[in-house]
This record gives sequence, C-alpha cells and structure tokens, in this order.
Amino acid sequence: MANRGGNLEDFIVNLFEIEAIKFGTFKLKSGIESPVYFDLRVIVSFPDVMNQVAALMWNTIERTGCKFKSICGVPYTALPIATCICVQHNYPMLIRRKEAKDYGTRRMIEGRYEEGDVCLIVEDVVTSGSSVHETAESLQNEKIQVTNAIVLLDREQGGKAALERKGIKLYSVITLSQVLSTLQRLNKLDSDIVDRTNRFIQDNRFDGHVAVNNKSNSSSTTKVMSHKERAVKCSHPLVRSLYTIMADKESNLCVSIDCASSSELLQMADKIGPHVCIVKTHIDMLEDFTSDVTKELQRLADKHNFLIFEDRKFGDIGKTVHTQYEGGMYKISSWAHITNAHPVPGSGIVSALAEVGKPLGRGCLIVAEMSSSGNLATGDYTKGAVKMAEANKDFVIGYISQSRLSADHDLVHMTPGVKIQMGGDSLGQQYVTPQIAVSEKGADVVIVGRGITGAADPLGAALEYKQAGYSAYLNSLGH
Ligand code: 6AU
Repeated sequence: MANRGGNLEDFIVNLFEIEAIKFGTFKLKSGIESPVYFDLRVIVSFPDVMNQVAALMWNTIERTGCKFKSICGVPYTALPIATCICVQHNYPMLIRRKEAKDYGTRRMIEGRYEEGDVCLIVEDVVTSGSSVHETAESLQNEKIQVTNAIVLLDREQGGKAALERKGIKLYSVITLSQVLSTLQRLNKLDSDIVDRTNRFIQDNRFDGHVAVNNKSNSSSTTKVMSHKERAVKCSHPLVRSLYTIMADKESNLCVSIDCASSSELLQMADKIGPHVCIVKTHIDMLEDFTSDVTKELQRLADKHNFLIFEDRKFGDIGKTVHTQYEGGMYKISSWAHITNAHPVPGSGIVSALAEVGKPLGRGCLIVAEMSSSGNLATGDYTKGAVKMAEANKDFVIGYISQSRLSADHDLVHMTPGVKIQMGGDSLGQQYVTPQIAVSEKGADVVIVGRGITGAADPLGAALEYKQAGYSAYLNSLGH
C-alpha cells in the first residue's frame, strides 16, 4: 500500500487502494447500474485515512471561512468524520437521529443547542443532495440555522446546485472528475472506464435536464432526450403516446379543470383542449355527474388529441382501490387514460390498480411529492415512492413530483402548483412559475389549474402557459 501522504493525489490513491472507490458494474439503491461506487464506510477501519479525511475536511472548512457554532454529520458514514473534526478542533457536535425515538424526548437532534445556533453539516458523498437536505431540515425544525455543508466527495450529479436552491452552500474536498483524472494520470484506470463513468454522470443528473460535461470541468449543455426521442424510446405505450402528443402539439401543459358543473368542464375542455397534452379532472367535484360527461370528454380527447387524467389519488388497501377504480358511479378505468395513487398503503395499491388498468392500457402516477405547504411526502417516503414506481413500470408511468426524482427516462415527472403569479392560496397551495417547474424542478409536464380556469380569458392564459412551459423545455434541450 502506498505511503499515506498528505496531499490530495495520495489521498485519492489511498481511497482507491482500500476500495472506498470501486469501478465495475454496481446496482444502486435506485436500481440504476453505475460504473463507479463509493463505499466510504470502510474508512473507519483505516485510522490513518480517517485522520487524513478529517484534516482535508478541516482545510476546506478553513478555506471557506464560514462561521458556525456546532457540527453535525449526516448519519451514518459522516458521523465518525464529524466526531474526529469536533474533537480535534474543539467544536461541539450535534447528532441527527435517523428515526425519532418512540419513548423519552422524541427529539430528532441530540446534543446541546439553542435557537438560532449555526450548524455546519458534514457529509461523505453527495449525489442528489437529498441526505444533506434531510439533515438540514431536521436541524431547521429545531430552529438551528444551516447555510453551509462540507462534503468529502461530490459526484457532480447536481447535488451542489440542488442544495444551493435550498439555501445551502456545498463545498467539496474532492470531486469525481478529480478522482477520475488523478487515477487515469497515475495509470490506475484505463480510458474506457473513465469515458464510461463520465458518460454515466452526464446521463444521470438530478437537477433537471441540463447536464454538465465533467470531463472538461466546464459548464456546457448537453442534449437530453427530446419529446420526439422519448416518443420512440420509452417502453410504456401510453408514455409513447403522451410524448407523441407533446411533440405534435408542442405542449407540455396539462390543464386541471376543477369545477362543479359538467357543462363548464366540457366547455373548458373543448376550448383549451387544442393546446394541452392532458386534461385533468376531479370527477367527484361534479354536482351533476352522469356517464354522458365522461363519454363526451372522451370524444373531446379524440377531437383535440389529449389524454385524460383523473386525479383520484387512490390511497387505500388493494381490495378497496380495485373496486373504486373499476366500479362505482364513475368507472374511472373505463375512460381515464391516467390516474394517480398515494404510495402510503404499500405496493399492493399498485398491483390492485394494475389488475384493472393494465389490460386497458392505462397508466398510473405515484404521488411522490406534493405542492402544499407542510406536506409529509418528503425524505424516506419520497424515496419509497420512487422505488415503487421503478419496480412497477408496466403500469406506473411516472410521478406527481416537485423535483426530478428518477433518472429513468421512462418515468414522466408531472408537477402541479404552477402559476405565473408565484405565491400560494389561503389553504396551503404553493406556486412556482412554469419556467421554474421545468428548468429547476425538472418537470416533464406542468399541471395548471386556476392559473388558467380562473383567468378572465382562460384561452389566452392557456396559450401563455403553453408558451412558457414549452420554451423552458426547449431551453433545457439547448435550443
Ligand atoms: O393550479 P391549481 O392550484 O388550481 O390546481 C392544482 C391541481 C389540483 C390539485 O388537486 C392537484 O393539481 N395537485 C396534485 C396532483 C395533480 O396530484 C398534487 C399536489 O401535490 N398538488 C396539487 O395541486 O387539482
């Protein structure tokens, strides 16, 4: 083993030699196959490497000049790293629990702190930035301020930008590009592996559509899959139809017509239909529902070439949702191309809905994140939702989301809470503009309700939303 010297080059080689960095084919938690894998848990078995990590992280902390009262490591791998830094530099440490205790204090944060304290987060590896963000949220819930985080290794897949958007500046000791170039220069990796890894990073970013070319370390846009490409390459036929409609109509707009009157619903669908890819309904809002409404809606869908999405948000056990989807007064599966479901009951909900919908060619969206303030669809819940979708791609066609959750191009991300006038309503809805929804949150489809239906001129508003959403999409392609 190489002498574990103090510079970055030695450090990278050390990580490679103790197999904290591995190259090959690795299945990640998300199901994606990665050509590179970091397992920094092993460093606890190498005290000299631990020391090196703590020293390098401290150098980075000093370089940033950031001021803080305490340090908190993201559980679990960064905990010993934070401990070393705290002990060596005499800082108090905070520990974030992964789960709240079900007895005693039920606190998520252990250690002494006061409201307004500033805490620095320490992490081993950042990919999407979600773990750092979860830790920051737990601290912020205790009124502890978090504005900076230090990571040993940034995989450069969008985490830095994602955290910055949430008000956290991320500083890294090393980046994946640095690891690749160092190991290649020292003849420890051949260029095939380096190219494969660079391509993987470019194709698997978590910050929307714009990828960064890490080889040159300079910001340059790379083309991502267009609607036309997805119309051919996506595996689910309904998703291919959706992207074909989006490409033909040059629209990534879904209008949500939430009203109590059948005639209002149908008139609006007839007027706005030519400009949208999807018309979304809440059929149980209608006070005068008859099955003629859904027949007429299907006729309009054919006439104007849009899909129908019944926003039913199923959320019960399999047996119940099976009947709710197939039967009752609304017979949703017989007319809605798309519906959605909460993942909270577990994957049985998907199996039950699929039994009804799959033979009809229908598709389901998993509500993985919500737009309303204080909603509980975050963290591990969202991760579970992502997995549920990825494991059921024969029926699940994507997510209702507020961020880009999966790098899998088969899964469509639809984002509600969109209005040109940002802000919210009096009942917790929160809005962003179509531009932010597409460029920053990574939406494939923007869902707009009252921004269009509540406008004095709904047709004019629909055209404005269509233009805003579509030009943000074109920008993401680098057009
Ligand atoms: O634009 P709005 O606020 O008038 O309407 C947004 C529509 C409503 C909501 O029920 C729905 O989008 N929605 C959803 C969906 C589509 O599942 C999830 C969510 O988190 N937020 C949200 O507003 O019909």
